[in-house]
Amino acid sequence: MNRITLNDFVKANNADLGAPFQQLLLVIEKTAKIINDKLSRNGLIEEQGSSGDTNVYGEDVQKLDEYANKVFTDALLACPAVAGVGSEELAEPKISGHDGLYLITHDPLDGSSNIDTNLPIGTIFGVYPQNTSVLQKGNTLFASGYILYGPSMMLVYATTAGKVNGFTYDFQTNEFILSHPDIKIGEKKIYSINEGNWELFSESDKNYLTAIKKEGGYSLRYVGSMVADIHRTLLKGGIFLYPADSKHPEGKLRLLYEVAPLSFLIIQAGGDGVSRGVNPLDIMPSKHDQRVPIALGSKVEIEKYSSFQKSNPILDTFKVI
Ligand code: P6P
Repeated sequence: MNRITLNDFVKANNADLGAPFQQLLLVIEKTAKIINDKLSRNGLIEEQGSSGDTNVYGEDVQKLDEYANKVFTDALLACPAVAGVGSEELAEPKISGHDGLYLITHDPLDGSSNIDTNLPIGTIFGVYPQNTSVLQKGNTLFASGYILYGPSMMLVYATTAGKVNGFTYDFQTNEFILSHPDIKIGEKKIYSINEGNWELFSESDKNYLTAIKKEGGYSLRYVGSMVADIHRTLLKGGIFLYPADSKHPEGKLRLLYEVAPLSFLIIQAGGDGVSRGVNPLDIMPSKHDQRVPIALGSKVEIEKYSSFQKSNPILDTFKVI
């Protein structure tokens, strides 16, 4: 295999984005290695388990969540290309003081409930234009991507050039090497949803799920870690769903930190996404921690899912509990 490092690839293929983007990807790469080193020793270190704190959403914060958030946020704020950073774990975005081109949003350790069972988890990042506010539509993204801390660590990123490229970490040389060039979304019939929420689902979603099972040929795969489920959907195809339900009437996943960056990436890979009948990249966030329903995957699967949604999704029937 022709070994192309992430840094060399960015220089050769993202020259249009220039030195600031190269600086940014170098910071993300270095930070990924630091976080991965800590994660790879989880179970042997004191950062296991709950921090005893709760985040802005009242959710239990794992010690490694806090660690990853601090490491990633501080590294980004120190980068001259970055003007500000918003994080799922921060009450408000932080301003770097640099006259940087980018405003970065990130979910430092998505899927952290899986940390202590050694399942794949990830970091999600979005690269927005510098702005006085973190509240920007996903269709303003320059780039987005994720780091998947799995059997191997991977960094996958997309730019507006319709290119999605994946890099695998070689621990022997401490480099990210191009392993998945120009990824286009797969076409397998896989659906990914937490069916444990069945009784919470709307009638439309129940009708859709019943129909695809009746159609046959589908496999259900669900890790419960969005980066892992989206990475599989990207490579294999299918559909990932976290719909609104009676317990999560606005959906569970955050628009800025999870949904917009991963929707951008899936769409750049030739897939599609829908959230209450609209493209998730067209949604203007009303607040930095806004949650939205989401369906992401191959176009044929998104079309099929959309055909079951009510003409006015708001009228979809479930009783909010
Ligand atoms: P549930 C992890 O907590 C997360 O934010 C996403 O990574 C994941 O897709 C989802 O929530 C899982 O939620 O309700 O199925 O456990």
